[in-house]
Amino acid sequence: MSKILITGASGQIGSVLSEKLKEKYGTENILATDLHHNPDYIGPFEVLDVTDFEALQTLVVNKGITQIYHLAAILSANGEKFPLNTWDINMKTFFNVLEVSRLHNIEKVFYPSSIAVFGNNVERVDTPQSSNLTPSTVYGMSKVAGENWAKYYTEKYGLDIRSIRYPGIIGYQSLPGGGTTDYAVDIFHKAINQEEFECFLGPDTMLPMIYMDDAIRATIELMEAPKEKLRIKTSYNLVGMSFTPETLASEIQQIHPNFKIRYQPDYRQQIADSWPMSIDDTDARKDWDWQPKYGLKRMIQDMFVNLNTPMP
Ligand code: NAD
Ligand code: AKB
Repeated sequence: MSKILITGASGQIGSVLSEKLKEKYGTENILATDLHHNPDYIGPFEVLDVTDFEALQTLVVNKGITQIYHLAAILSANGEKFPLNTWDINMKTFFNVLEVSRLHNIEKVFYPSSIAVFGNNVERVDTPQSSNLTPSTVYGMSKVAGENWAKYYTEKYGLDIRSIRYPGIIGYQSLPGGGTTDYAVDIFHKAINQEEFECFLGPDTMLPMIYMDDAIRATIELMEAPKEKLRIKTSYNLVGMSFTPETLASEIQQIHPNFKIRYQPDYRQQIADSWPMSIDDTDARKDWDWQPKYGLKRMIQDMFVNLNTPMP
């Protein structure tokens, strides 16, 4: 039976992924960890700073861990506030996960990468899997380095590391933690509270996104895919949909006609402008049959249903 340790389990993705993994493998087989205790979490939970190798190793050994989902990181927008610190945390935590996995024969590791690996020099429409990676943020730089380290540990030590370049993730279950795509979650909370939304990106900023349910399903499908089918040893491009703040706002206005948005672009605009507008995820579709289920309209409907707003 798999025993799974999740780092960063209280974050936007971790809090949803841990619930799915509990359903799948049994609550007692999932060890959620994060920097602070989460009093609402049901099941085994440990406070863990992943920069502390000894603490990570002790948990892995004592709890008989066989798989690690390494979600802990500082995201793009917060990362730009303290670039060196962001590099240190994102790299140190991943090195510790890689080393502990090598030393203790961890069967599988999940490493989330991001569309932040792409920079200004790529085709911004249907950005190919094999683009040159020259990111504009320290977060993106850490993800490119992480992808290459993942490939190195796979080839040199035979570690089984699987990775997705997530686009912006939108879900009703949790709030985002300091990224450039956060507006696309925050906007729903303002709409249901009947407040005006100040968007930190301009109206025409198109970015690739994915609904949380699709992102979690993709993660689990990739982790369960036969190893021999996975040709990409760095990280798979993946996408659900692409839209601009203006399109999202006008779709929301179909449901909440009084919803108002104003645009106040800040430093995050420059980050968004360096990212793809849409992504080519052909390799994920070919290798492990990836298919998104949610487009823009279905995602919006599901968000409002789950945020308890009656549909008209
Ligand atoms: P988040 O910011 O919501 O959560 C990250 C969690 O990591 C937080 O709970 C934080 O407390 C924890 N953490 C930070 N430093 C830590 C440390 N030293 N030790 C232990 N825990 C620490 O992030 P998220 O949105 O859930 O993202 C999870 C992963 O997915 C990240 O690696 C992120 O880069 C990646 N990702 C997320 C998105 C997205 O849209 N959410 C998109 C692309 C990639
Ligand atoms: C961010 O905006 O930093 C994240 C990401 C796309 O990696 N949501």
